[in-house]
This record gives sequence, C-alpha cells and structure tokens, in this order.
Amino acid sequence: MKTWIKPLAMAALLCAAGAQAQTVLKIGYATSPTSHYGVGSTVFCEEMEKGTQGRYKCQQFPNSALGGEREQIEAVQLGTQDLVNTSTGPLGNFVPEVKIVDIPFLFRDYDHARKVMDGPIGEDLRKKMEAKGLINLAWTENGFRHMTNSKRAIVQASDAGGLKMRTMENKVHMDGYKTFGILPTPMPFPELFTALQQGTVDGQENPIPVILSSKFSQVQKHLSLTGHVYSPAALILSPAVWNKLSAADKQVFLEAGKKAAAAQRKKVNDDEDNGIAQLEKEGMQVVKQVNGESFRKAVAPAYQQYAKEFGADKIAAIQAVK
Ligand code: EAX
Repeated sequence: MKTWIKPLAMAALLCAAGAQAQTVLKIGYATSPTSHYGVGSTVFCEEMEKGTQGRYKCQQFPNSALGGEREQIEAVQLGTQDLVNTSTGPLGNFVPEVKIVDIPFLFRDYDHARKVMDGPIGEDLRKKMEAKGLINLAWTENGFRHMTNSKRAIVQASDAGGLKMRTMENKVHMDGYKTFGILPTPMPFPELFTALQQGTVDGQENPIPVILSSKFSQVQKHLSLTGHVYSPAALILSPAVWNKLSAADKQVFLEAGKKAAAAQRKKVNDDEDNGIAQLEKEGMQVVKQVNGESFRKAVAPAYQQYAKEFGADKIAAIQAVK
C-alpha cells in the first residue's frame, strides 16, 4: 500500500507545482560551441524547447565529445544518441545516394548549393535518409572546403601533387583528390589536429569556420582558397525520438531545424567574410588567387567515374539549378 501511495502523492505535488515531464535530448557535433555547428545547434535547441513549452530540451556535446561523425551518425541511427549536426563526409557510408553532393566542383557558389539542398533534389535525399533510419530535420552547412598544409603554397593543382593530406572517410572526395596528385589519408576528424601537429599528414582541407574554430593556424602554415568542394551538413534526429513525437511536435522540430540551418549558414557567411583576415593575423600565408581551372581540368576524368556511379543525368540536374 505504501509504495502505491507514495508515487501518487508525488505526482499530485508535481502537478500542483505545474511541472511536467521533460525529455533531454543529446546533440553532438565536431567543433566548438561558438562555431557554425554550435550556433546552428543552439538555435535548434532554443526553438525546440520554446516550441514544446519546455517538454523537450537539449544537452549539447560539442568538440566531438561523442566521437567522430561516422560514430555519431551510427549512434543516432541506433537510437543511443538523439541528434547530430554533421557534415555529409561519412554519411554516404550509410546512404549511398547522398554521395552525389560530395562531388568536387559540382556547385558554383553558396547560392547554388543552398538552392539545391533546399529544393527537390535535397528533399529527395532527405527521404532516402529517412528510409535508412536517419531523420534529416534540415540541411545545415559546413561550407566550401579549402586546402591547408605545412609544406608550400598551393596555387595550381600541380602544387598539391605528392602532399599527404587527411581527407574525410569519403570515397567521392578521395577519388577526386587523387586526380590533383594528392595522397589522400582518410581519418576521423577528432584525430586530425594531432596528426597535423605530429606531421603524420602534410595537410588537410576544411571550410574556413572549421579551420578557424579548430585552431589549425597553430599547426599549418599555408592556406589556399581552393573551394574545391562544397561540404553540406545535416541536422539528424534519431527515429527512436521522431516516432514518439506528436504531429504538432514534429512540426516544431522541423521549424526549429529550418531556423538552425539559417543561423548556421549565416555564421558560415560571416566566417568567410572575416575569418581569412583572422587566419592571416594568426600567421597563416593565404593564397587567394588560386588557379581554379587547373583543378577543374585535373578532376575531369573522375567525372566519368561519378557519372557511372550516380548517373550523368543526375549530375547534370544539379548543375542545371539556377
Ligand atoms: O564537419 O571531418 C571533417 O573534416 C568535417 O569537415 C568536420 O568534422 C566538420
């Protein structure tokens, strides 16, 4: 009798206090809380908490505290982690169709990339992800990737020849970068700083917001604004959470995702505008006038392979978006 009355009395007390059940969702990402991923994730968490009147809130795990992106995607798929804000780098290992957006020199600029990701092509990829147990709430953003290294200034593709460079665990990237003469070394992001510091690799490539927030200027001398590939990102929720949400809460989560994406992209813009001067201040030597044509020419043979894998029509459909 006692054990039955106690919880009842407690519930009555809680009701009287106006308290309600609160679910805390774990969200992870690779970089710092003030980085683009941190800004986007924080907006998501705030909007979601507000929209559900505090029934849901976040616990944030920045700086790869929950592991590399590949591990985190897997955990979200399994339901042992609730949310991840991640690049598409390792995502193709779970949803092969997504790899098409990782093709080098596919997107002309940020406007083009964002339009494709927010349009029917991005929507179709979101559905493909859902079929694999990954609920993509919104395409966020990592940014156009640029090369850094400790050996020399890269002005044209041949300058990259022979450099040992860390890449993401992404075959589309690796196949493309090989045509530049780079020796690609795939490695999870949390191992990268130490690998650069110890000289295990000569260089790496990442968007300005990542280079900035991860303090790569401490371990890399040269930065070249190669912009050789766009790096999309996704805010992914576990189906274990999604399937329990009411229709109204699902809408709240999706709206919060949209606001997160807008904030994250704005931070990418800000870092592109102000971050390069900051990196110069920190001692990096920056090549701003890269010979883009030399890279495009080099990568052309890889496009035959990409066409075979994804369909020339699918690649052309992305290029045709204006
Ligand atoms: O998503 O692995 C990478 O280089 C990613 O760009 C980074 O973790 C941010």
